[in-house]
Amino acid sequence: MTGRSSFVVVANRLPVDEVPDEERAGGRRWRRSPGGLVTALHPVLVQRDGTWIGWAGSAGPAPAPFMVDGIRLHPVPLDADEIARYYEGMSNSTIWPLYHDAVEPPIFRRRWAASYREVNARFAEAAAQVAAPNATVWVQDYQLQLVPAMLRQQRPDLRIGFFLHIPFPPIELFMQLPQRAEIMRGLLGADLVGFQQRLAAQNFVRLAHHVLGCPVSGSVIEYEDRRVKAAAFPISIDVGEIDRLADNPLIRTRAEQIRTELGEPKTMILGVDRLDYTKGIEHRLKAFRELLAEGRLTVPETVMVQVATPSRERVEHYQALRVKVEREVGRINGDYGRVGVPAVHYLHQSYSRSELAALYRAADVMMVTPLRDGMNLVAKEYVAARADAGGALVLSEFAGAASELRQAFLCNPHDLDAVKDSLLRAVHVDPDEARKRMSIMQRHLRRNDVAHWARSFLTELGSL
Ligand code: GDG
Repeated sequence: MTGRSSFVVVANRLPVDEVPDEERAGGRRWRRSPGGLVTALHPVLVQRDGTWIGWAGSAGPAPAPFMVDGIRLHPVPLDADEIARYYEGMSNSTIWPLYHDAVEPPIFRRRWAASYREVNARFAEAAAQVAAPNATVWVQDYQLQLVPAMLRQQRPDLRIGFFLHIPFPPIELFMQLPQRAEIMRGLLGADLVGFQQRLAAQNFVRLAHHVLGCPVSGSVIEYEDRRVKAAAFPISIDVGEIDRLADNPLIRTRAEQIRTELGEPKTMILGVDRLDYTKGIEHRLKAFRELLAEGRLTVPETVMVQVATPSRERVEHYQALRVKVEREVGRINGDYGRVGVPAVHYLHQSYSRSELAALYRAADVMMVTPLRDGMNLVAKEYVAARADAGGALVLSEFAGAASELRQAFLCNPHDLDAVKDSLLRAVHVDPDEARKRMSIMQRHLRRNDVAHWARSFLTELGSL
């Protein structure tokens, strides 16, 4: 595979998973991973001979570049120390908690920051090699915030975009970061810096002025004789894919079967999250427990299903969270379950897209109550999965999705009484009103799907 690309995506992970090859005993092959980002970018990548640069997912030397579904993939190696320091350390124990309102205390370590710098330089180097003259390079997310500046230094001819999938914190919090000036300079290497929400873009503009003294006007920052634009591009989902999946007769049958397996409850409440302390799983369980204790909800008429997909299991914050969540589930089931009738069905497992779609379709109330979330795609998936216009969404005001899904039952997840109140309103909502709310949100999503997100960002980047 030779030739350079006029469009390059740089992300921590390649959009593929290594799976057993059914056609060759003992063999392995690459399969495109599910997910909106790759679906949205696939047409652009194919049209423009694009390349995706990222880590292939296992420690050690990187495989040679290869192709999957018409996309060129360019693996970048990470060794075990780098996974511990750059990825689990700086990315997931420093930046992730700091950018999510420090709901867990961020940990600052100089060795992690050094590794983050080295790995970012490696990604930038790979992009510099792969990009054709005057190409567009789109860098993704918090693991790679130094890449834009590092890349610009080697390749000033490129048009560089950056998109942050998680929140961007206010000045008071960001100022804690020992590498604050370095990260700001890193991001300002881009021509366009995209965020999930307008407030995040505003935080960034203010920080450019506060930390580096850049002149700013509206959404434009002047930096080293260039103009950098900061704006909001709320990410979305492949609405058509979820809609087709959830409306498939097999999935509808599976949804009915799930309700039978749960004992035909009157109300099925669902949560689907990575097991992450930003997702507010404990708060949600506590709200459910209090409603059971007060007799305002009862088992077996009401059951809760909580899927908590295993995530970042080697990071300490996550191990502690798992213990707390599982203790709360045990307490609820101990107090309110009966033989064969648990109050909470807790599933610390990863499911297929089809099973998730069936769960969405089966649930009367979906609870999405993060303490802070860049967007939260689960909320959008639930809405898109309800072609029947059934169901009700309880949504945290602190999810990016709350700016768009205004017809959800919104709540402040830190206010337990407010969570309980929203949950009860969703449980008892009049079906006509529920259908209206769902239809309005669906219309919004159909116009604002992930393809629209990618197009808006790339059009803006192209026009600068
Ligand atoms: C980050 C930001 C932002 C979950 N469990 C399973 C599974 N999932 C899928 C969901 C959804 C995705 O994972 C999770 O996306 P979220 O947006 O809800 O949350 P994060 O992973 O924290 O994502 C977030 C997002 O980036 C995009 O910019 O919205 O704010 O934190 O698609 O369906 N998928 C499968 N099995 C599971 O068990 N197959």
